[in-house]
Amino acid sequence: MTNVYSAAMSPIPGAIWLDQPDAHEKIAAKRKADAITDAEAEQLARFADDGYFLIKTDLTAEDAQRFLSDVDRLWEERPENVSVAYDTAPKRFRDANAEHDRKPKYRIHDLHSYSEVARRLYLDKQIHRWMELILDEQPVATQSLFFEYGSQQPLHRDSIVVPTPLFGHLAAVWIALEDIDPRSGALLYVPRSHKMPFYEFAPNQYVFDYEHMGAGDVEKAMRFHDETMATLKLETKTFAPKRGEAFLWHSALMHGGGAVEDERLTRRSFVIHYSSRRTHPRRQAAVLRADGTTEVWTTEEVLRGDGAIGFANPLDGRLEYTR
Ligand SMILES: O=C(O)CCC(=O)C(=O)O
Ligand SMILES: [Fe+2]
Repeated sequence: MTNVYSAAMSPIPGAIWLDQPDAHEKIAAKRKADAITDAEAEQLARFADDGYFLIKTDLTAEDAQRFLSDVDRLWEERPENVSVAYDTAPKRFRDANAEHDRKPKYRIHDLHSYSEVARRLYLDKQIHRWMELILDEQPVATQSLFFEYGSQQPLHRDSIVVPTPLFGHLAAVWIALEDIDPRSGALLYVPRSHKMPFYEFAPNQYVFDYEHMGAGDVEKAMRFHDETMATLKLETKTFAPKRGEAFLWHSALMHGGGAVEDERLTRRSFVIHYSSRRTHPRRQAAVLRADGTTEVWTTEEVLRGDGAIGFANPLDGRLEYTR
């Protein structure tokens, strides 16, 4: 039994080049060498200082429509190689039903293996270019998440809950699939919070361990984050974009889903996480069975498109172990 993420220990700070004290000099040097454009230099400086930046994708109304009809078709077909989560670990669509699971908070995992438009976004050239600049090496899309409604996830840092083999070699993008109503539980984020110190779950342990830690650890980490944000006077902001606009964020930036003020409002968005290809040779995913046990699946297969790469769906890979 091997867990690819258990070696995830090379803390901070300075996990990526933009975290280093000389990030601005390095950006200027890249600009001078014509390795990046003025616009790229500006966005990277923003990322180093604030922990995020915004871009526009070329997602059209027709693309968004096709994406959403794929989601409807998925709820009809309920295949077994795509998983969905509502308040629990992900389970196979086969074991889900719309009445119970298709409501605020739910998410679909690795939809890029089912929907062509989702796959195109997963392998989007422009986003891959940004991820390559952020990670300073070849990126790989590691997973995708679709949200139909507000996630209502508490503020968190991805580097500690979406662990990568090398701590902090992670960044993500949140793409609006429709114009987002702030009352739908829009994405919340805390500019500059990526510079906060990390919570130490145990000596030298900065990553949340789903198998051995529990609600008490989550609460303590959340209190630590809240207190640090208050001390540093960091403010929480709302991202309520138009269709096609996207938010790229640092793995340590605090973010989450806002309160849903009207449960009928959708908040359709697609999130993709990326790591550096060199440090991330495979992708694992857990799926909850109806009997309460969990299967862990792995894939090394990557999808390719227009210079971009991303892991295929682990549920089409091999079963590694059951717990
Ligand atoms: O969309 C949201 O509300 C939060 C998504 C998120 O935290 C993530 O995918 O890392
Ligand atoms: Fe997150």
